[in-house]
Amino acid sequence: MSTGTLITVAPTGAEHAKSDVPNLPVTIEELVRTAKDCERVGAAMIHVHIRGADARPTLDLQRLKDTVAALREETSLVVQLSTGGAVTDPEEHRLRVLDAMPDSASCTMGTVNFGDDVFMNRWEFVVELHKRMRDRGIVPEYEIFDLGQLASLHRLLDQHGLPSGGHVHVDLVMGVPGGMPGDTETLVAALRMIPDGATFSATGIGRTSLPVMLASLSAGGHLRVGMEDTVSYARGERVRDNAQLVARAAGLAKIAQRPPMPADEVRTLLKVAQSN
Ligand code: KMH
Ligand code: ZN
Repeated sequence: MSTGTLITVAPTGAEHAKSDVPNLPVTIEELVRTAKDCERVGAAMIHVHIRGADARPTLDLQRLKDTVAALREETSLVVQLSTGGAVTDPEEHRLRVLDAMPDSASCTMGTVNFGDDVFMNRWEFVVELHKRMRDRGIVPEYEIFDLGQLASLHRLLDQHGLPSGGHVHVDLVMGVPGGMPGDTETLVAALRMIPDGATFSATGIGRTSLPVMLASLSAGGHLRVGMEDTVSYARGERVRDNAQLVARAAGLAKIAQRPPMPADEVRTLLKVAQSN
């Protein structure tokens, strides 16, 4: 297990409305400013959902390409695009995200109830994402919303082989209403099913953010934080900005004697292609 901690920031997501969360970064300029602030305090990777001119989620290919270019220009962060999008996005739009050629992209390992909605990830779609990422040299982050999705990850790797670079990285997304709970017991149960040699990070949605962060750190895992996952910093206190969440994660990682990893170390760890 690596000694440092990979901190990923997920600054925007597809679920919060700008009108409800005015400090949510939605323009490319806001996203780049957030990315730079977060890198300064310890983030090494950014998980990106983009918004259109109307601040609503979009998977517009040109805007995705512009966003990747801007983040590469202004930061050293590993740029991960979401292929999850919003629950309403059709599969072909989600697959097309890969044509923006990010360093990494998310690949959710199964369908899950998602609050009052359903986040659809059919088996054939997951296989297609896995193969297209490998064809393009994009490193997947396998998103796990429920324990059975780890069994699906084993099935995927057994049937279709390792991803680009040969390293498997998993992100446990815990505490979604409809998915696995965000607590230590569930994180420990998930660890037993993570493939040999894989690394993992974890994030807890809403009020599960802190317990999941502490459990992951103590178990040798990495961290994802950000306003995609929580907009409250403490009971009764709204998040000021994404950097506030990254700074707290970095502080805890240092206390745990596993300080934040710089982006170049993360590229080596995850086997991100240098040409991207
Ligand atoms: N917005 C969710 C429906 C991902 O980025 O890959 C899916 C999600 C996962 O956020
Ligand atoms: Zn996401």
